[in-house]
Amino acid sequence: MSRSEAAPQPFAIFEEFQDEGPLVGILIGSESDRDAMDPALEELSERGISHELRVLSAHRDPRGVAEYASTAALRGVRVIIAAAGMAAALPGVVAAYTELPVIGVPLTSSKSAVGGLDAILAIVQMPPGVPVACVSLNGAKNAAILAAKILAQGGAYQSPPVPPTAAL
Ligand code: RP5
Repeated sequence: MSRSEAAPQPFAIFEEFQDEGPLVGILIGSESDRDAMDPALEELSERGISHELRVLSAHRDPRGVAEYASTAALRGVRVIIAAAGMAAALPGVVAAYTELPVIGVPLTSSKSAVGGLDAILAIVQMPPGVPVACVSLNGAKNAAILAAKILAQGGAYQSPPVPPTAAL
């Protein structure tokens, strides 16, 4: 066994740096959120925008969220979409740890006592200085389109031509 094989990584965070990241990082607070975010993955795939999806809970794994958010830009991620239901702290916590634009998606969790209003209120009430762009309830597709528009501004992604609109 070579020295490099034997040497353990002192910090897991350095292993993250070795992975080249995609342009869009999608975080969900729970496995139970996965289906709701399928439209975002489909939209990004159709547009040819590289992306990854991780399950990371702001409440159950705050250290993991902090590690992901604080290293995402170094890996090449340019926009983060964070989706959660109930007391949806995930987008806000992610925004606290990164300078990347964060798009929050409030989700209707089957466990929500108020049909997703809890998640909406959690995401739209960020304090000044820590912005999160909140899309519509279960707005996974809109989150992906917004991410594409943000990427297009930096030249990292060429937006397809807008189809001509119907005569006004
Ligand atoms: C939130 O609580 C998650 O984003 C999810 O929408 C909701 C329920 O999570 P599970 O109990 O199904 O894991 O944190």
